Amino acid sequence: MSLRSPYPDVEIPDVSLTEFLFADGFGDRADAPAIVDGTTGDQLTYTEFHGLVEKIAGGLAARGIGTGDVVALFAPNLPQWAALFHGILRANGIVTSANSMYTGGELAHQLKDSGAKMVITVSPFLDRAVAGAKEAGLSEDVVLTIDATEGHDSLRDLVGSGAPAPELTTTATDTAVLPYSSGTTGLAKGVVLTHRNLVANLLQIQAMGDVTSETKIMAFLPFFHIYGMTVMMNQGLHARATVVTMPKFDLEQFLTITQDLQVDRLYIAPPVAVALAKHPIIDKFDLSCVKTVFSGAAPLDGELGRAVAKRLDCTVLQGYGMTELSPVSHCMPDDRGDLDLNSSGFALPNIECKLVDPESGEEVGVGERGELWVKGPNVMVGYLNNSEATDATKDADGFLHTGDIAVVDDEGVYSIVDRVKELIKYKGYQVPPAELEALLLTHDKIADTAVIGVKDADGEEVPKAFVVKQASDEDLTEDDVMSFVAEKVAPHKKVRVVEFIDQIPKSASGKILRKDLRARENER
Ligand code: AYL
Repeated sequence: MSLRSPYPDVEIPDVSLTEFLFADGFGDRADAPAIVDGTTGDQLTYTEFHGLVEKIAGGLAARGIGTGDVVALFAPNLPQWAALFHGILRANGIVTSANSMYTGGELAHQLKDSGAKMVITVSPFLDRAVAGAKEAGLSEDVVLTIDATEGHDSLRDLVGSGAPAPELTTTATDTAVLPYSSGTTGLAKGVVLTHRNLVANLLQIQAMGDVTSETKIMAFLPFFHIYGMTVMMNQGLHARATVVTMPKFDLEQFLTITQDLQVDRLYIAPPVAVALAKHPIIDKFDLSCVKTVFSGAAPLDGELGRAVAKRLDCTVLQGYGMTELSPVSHCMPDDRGDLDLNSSGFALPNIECKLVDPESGEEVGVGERGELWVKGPNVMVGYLNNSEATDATKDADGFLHTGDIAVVDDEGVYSIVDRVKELIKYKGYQVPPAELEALLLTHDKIADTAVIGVKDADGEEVPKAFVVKQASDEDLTEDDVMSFVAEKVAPHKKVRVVEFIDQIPKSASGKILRKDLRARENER
């Protein structure tokens, strides 16, 4: 039983994202704010934004960035992030968006793997950016900053060249972005998303929501993650809406900006729903401007979602997606705030799904649990230079095997009920267990290890390491293990629980039996 979206297909034009967003001009939105830094009030109108994009493209071309060249963005959410993103695409290049919390070492992996030729950052991140660039074999000269910093060229230098933007030769099937995701297994991999993938997902999302030129979108979730990139930044630009950025999440500042700039649409991950539902500070603000709160990136608790809807007197919606899906495959449409908030709504237009029993490989029916498989124009081409991982994730018929277990009801509403892949999500951010395991194994007192996600006291998923000591009398504490990891990884990847164990359960072929570890947790 293959399940098609209940919505009519949308037509996807055969154009690059650049043409899709900018070819038709901005009409009466030309002088309206496209993107506003909520913390400073600095803003770019649509005309200014587009002008900056063209200048950046000219500057990049003058520095030798052209067709198929990869440029890394390693910066927090700023209006300039969006302009650089589109400037790189306008120069016929490819963006690889790096997690701005990455250590130099983590960044180096992405720079090397993606073949990035240039890194654009901000001065507070310069140390990590330079360390990463050097480790990846790049010269310090190709590390540019958005703000001015001594010793490095800045955005001002880039646009100051006055060079014209080159001819746009990019086509719909060219690669646009390389965000990194660990997918169902292993280390972070470059996800090859084409211009067509991104254009398709924008049109699929548009069919579900009421984002218009009147909308003010709050964008504190990072643009480097596909949720911020597609759903906040590019959806906002496409609708000629106003995107309000925050470089860093701070609850009080977020509420102040929302109230003062009259933001009406909030995109969040579930941890922010906890604050919106429970934090006393919320009552100090007039949030009557907020019409819609949309949650994605990790499971939202339905009761919590309803508490937010009640407290803010707004519509709360949930969506489901994955970096490999550009990212949204399922969501609730704006007019269905009545749906069970434990669910993730309907399949978007142009999407076909299957639910498959992971054990038997048989498709299951309405009301039965199965792995969600998704096919559609938003499905990635594959993982960069990794056909093995691509083949393990995307089958010959084009279905992406998500590694998430879902149930569908007879109306076509999907609920994500479990995750069978290795991936851990901490506050909506990816934590690849394989990476932490490899790191832990470099500790000379650790003989073996396995990392899984467990629920903490607040019901949030956190990474837990099971550790086998080299010798049972080894003086190694839980804190030793946690600080060893914390020094080397971005904060969201920290191991937050440690348990010493005699042996890691493994299959005959040596694969960690994560299921057994999860069962052991559930027995507690
Ligand atoms: P990635 N419920 C349960 N799990 C979810 C949900 C959800 N609503 N959304 C995402 N996940 C988990 O690539 C799931 O395990 O996300 C999925 O495979 O960092 C994994 O997160 C994907 O992790 C939107 C817009 C979701 C964006 C997103 C997040 C996409 C990127 C919904 O509307």
